Amino acid sequence: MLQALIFDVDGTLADTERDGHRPAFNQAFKEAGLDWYWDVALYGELLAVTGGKERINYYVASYHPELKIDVNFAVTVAMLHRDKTRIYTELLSSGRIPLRTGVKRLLLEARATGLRLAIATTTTPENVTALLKYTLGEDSLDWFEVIAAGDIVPAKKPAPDIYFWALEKLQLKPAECIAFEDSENGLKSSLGAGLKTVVTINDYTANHDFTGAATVLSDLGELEAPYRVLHGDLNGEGFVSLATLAKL
Ligand code: XBP
Ligand code: MG
Repeated sequence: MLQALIFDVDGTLADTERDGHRPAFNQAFKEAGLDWYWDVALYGELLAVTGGKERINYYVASYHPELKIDVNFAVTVAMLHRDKTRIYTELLSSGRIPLRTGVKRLLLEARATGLRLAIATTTTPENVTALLKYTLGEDSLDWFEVIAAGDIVPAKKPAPDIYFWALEKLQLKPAECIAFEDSENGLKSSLGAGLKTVVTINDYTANHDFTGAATVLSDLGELEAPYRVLHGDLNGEGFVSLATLAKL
């Protein structure tokens, strides 16, 4: 029996990467006097590594091998990332990044029927709070019984740890939940925790390997804007509802 829906945030609830996280990283680099710039294509490559601090470390190791990686460098990365989080949450407050198609409708339907909601993401907790606040309103933070985010588990996605953490807090078994993801790393994480997973792709993840997903869709769809099915027939009405999920 389905008890809870567990959502990834970046790329799944909203398209946050290209026009949200990416410019925030670039602005933080600029403010720190660095000439680093992550264009759209380079950022797509860097998304292979989840977590902002981890992503900066990976970039430096790959593109600036001349830089000395010592204790001071870890402090620099932490400061850059703190600034990036400030810039990113300010950007969200402008309301420029909306929720993806069908997300609000499905969340409201789940709430109306008493289905429990949770979040499992690698992004920083402040980012989740800001996204929910500026898209669904302040009250929406209480819609989610568990918000598993950021550094609460040391091993980020594709490790399953963040989903295990959420399941433990929910006191539910994987078979009682469905996960929503947008990327290969996210899917590996949810599948690793034994969760049935609905994937909604975006421009950065369209060519990822989604083997094992229950279904792969363009988005969650709406009656007037149906999803495209890329894998796994849902026999649905063109939008993901609780009735559609019951078929999984
Ligand atoms: C999301 C991420 C995050 C964001 C940045 O992955 O990789 O790192 O890009 O967030 P997923 P922070 O959607 O699979 O959870 O800078 O706050 O780490
Ligand atoms: Mg994601």
